[in-house]
This record gives sequence, structure tokens and C-alpha cells, in this order.
Amino acid sequence: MITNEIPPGARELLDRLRSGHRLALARAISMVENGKPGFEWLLHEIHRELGRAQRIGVTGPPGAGKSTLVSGLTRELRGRGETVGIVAVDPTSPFTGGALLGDRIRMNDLATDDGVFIRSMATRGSLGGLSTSTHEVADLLDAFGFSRVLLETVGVGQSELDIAGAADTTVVVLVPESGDSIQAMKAGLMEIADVFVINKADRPGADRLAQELELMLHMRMGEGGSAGAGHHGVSLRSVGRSARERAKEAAAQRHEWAIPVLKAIGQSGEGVAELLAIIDGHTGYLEESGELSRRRRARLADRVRGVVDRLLRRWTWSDGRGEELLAGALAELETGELSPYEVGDRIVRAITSSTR
Ligand SMILES: Nc1nc2c(ncn2[C@@H]2O[C@H](COP(=O)(O)OP(=O)(O)OP(=O)(O)O)[C@@H](O)[C@H]2O)c(=O)[nH]1
Ligand SMILES: [Mg+2]
Repeated sequence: MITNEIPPGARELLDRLRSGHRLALARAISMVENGKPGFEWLLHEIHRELGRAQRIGVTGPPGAGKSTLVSGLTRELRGRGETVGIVAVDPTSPFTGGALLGDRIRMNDLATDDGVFIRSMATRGSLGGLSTSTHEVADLLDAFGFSRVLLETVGVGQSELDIAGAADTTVVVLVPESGDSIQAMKAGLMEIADVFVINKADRPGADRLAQELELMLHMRMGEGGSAGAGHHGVSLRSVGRSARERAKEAAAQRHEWAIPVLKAIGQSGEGVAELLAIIDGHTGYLEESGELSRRRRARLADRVRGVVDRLLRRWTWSDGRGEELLAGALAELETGELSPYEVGDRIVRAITSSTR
């Protein structure tokens, strides 16, 4: 039982975390990241305090300007007196200093702001997705009392899909040169985006990408799918746009969310206030439609799966039993008397039948 194993100092750490000590927060995060004794107890204790922070995921291809937009959003939120916790997973810039000097200088004001906490994490789950500990760090930031938790992940492979499971609202950042919208659809981004941002709109191609995306979103919504098809003498572009407007209105009437496509210039802050307004609009939609509780329920179920996976892995390998059984089977594995599947099965059976 996790409650039977409270290491010395953990209660004090929890108290200090609850009373808003940043150092305690940093220590608690390290404890969780490194799986130090007592981390599960700590997370168990704060569990009831969760759900106050709004979690916003920001994903997209490398270098799309995610960190720039996260910084912009953070500044905007600070201007409104809100507090912000940031988790950047696998970042190359600028949270880890991999960025150009200019980026780091722009980040500096956030780094010294008491209302902001930035944590970079290199951890990924074994399947390339976000590890359970990323979600747990977001929990700590939530429990600490930040009104918003921003999660930045580079959209490669599984992590971009996972972020949708970690966030209430998912922002997908694309750039004109990051490939066309077909690419976005292939990557499954259409499925996870609550908002699309075309960043670097100061560069050519932003309008085209925005129009393509709008059209694809419109077709996906299944509203008036033939609206543009049979018209004569009207450009696809204008038909797509007006049809999309109608589809948006219809969706609003049905209490559905029509995914917005917003152009932004992260560097100058253009579009950031609009993005925040859209995010807040999405929060309202989530609450009214019941989607927020559905998303949070799915998140809790996923968390349990992650915790079980981790526990089983730990019991199997770290406690020595699995390695022992494996070592005992090596000779037979080598001669071919046993297959890896038989040995695997044997180990899992031994572990799950042992009483703990
Ligand atoms: N031209 C232009 N450059 C931008 C804009 N927004 C950000 N950049 C630049 O793009 C580069 C990458 O920005 P980041 O914010 O670090 O991008 P990121 O998506 O967080 O990058 P990774 O975390 O490494 O994937 C930086 O040099 C930014 O200054 C923009 O709107 N226009
Ligand atoms: Mg970044």
C-alpha cells in the first residue's frame, strides 16, 4: 500500500508544497521524475486538489514556434493576473538553452517571474509517447495552484497524440513551410486539434495553408459537403470560406465546436490575444457541452493504465524476481528448448500470482 510507505520528510514536503514554496515544488517534481520513494504517496495526497488548473497542450513540428507562442500566452495571462506553470517535453529551444541568444533573452523575464514556473523534461514513455510522469508533473503544477498549465511537446510520433489526453484544450501549431494540410491530416493532427494556429504568418504561404485547412475541416464536419462542388464561376476559395462560415453557425447551434484556424506571428505577439480568447471560448464550450468531464474521465482511466503498466514493470524487473526467472531460463532459451514467449509468459504468471 502506498500509504504504508511514507518516507521521512515527505509529509513536510507536501505541507510546503501546499503552502506555495517554489523550492518544494521543484523538489516534488524531481521526486516524481526520478520515481523516488514516496512519490506515489505524494501524488495520491494531492489527487483531490486537482482540476483547478486549465491544461493547455501546444504541439506541432519542430521549430514551429511553440515555445514562442507559449511565452506569448504566458505574458498575456500574467497581464491578467493569472499564474502559469509550463512543462516542455523534449524541447530543443528555448527552455533548455538550445535556442539562439535572442530567444533566451526573451524568455528571461518569464524565468524570473514568481507567477511562472518552467520545467523542461526529457522523459518520454517507452512507446515514444508522453510518459506518465509528464502528466504527474502537470498534476503537481495544478496542485500548487497555477491557474493554467501549459504543456509543450514536439509533434513527432506518438507524443502529439498523447498531448490531447493530457490537456483540456489542444493547440496545434503549423507553419507555412511545415508541409501542407494533407500532411497534418496524415499525422492525425486533425483528430486532436481543438485549435489550429498557423504561426509565422509573416512568411509566404500562410493564407494558402489556412484556406486548405479550413476547407478540410469543413469537409470533415460533413456540413454541406457539396456546397462548393457544383458552382459555376465561383472560386473554390470563396465558396469554401462562406460555406465554412455557415457550417460554423450550424455547429454553434448544435453546441458543437468548430475548430478555428488562426494565423499568428509568435515573434511579434500578433494573434496571441486572439488565441487566448479562442482557448477560453473552448473552455466554455467544454463546460457547457459536458465534454470537459468526459475528457477528464478518459484522462483518469488512462492514468490508471499508465500507473498499472509502471507498477508491473517495476515489480517484474526492479524487484529482481523477473531477472531471476529470466536468468534461470537462459540456458534453455539458448538451446531453443524454450521460446522467449514461453519465458515471458512464465515470468508474468509468476509475478501476478505472487501475493504482495
Ligand atoms: N519569422 C518568424 N519566426 C518565428 C515566429 N515565431 C517564432 N519564430 C522563430 O522560430 C524559431 C523557433 O521558435 P520556437 O518557439 O523555439 O519553436 P518551437 O516550436 O518551440 O521549437 P522546438 O521546441 O525546438 O520544436 C525561433 O527562432 C523563433 O524566433 C514567427 O511568427 N515568425
Ligand atoms: Mg520549443
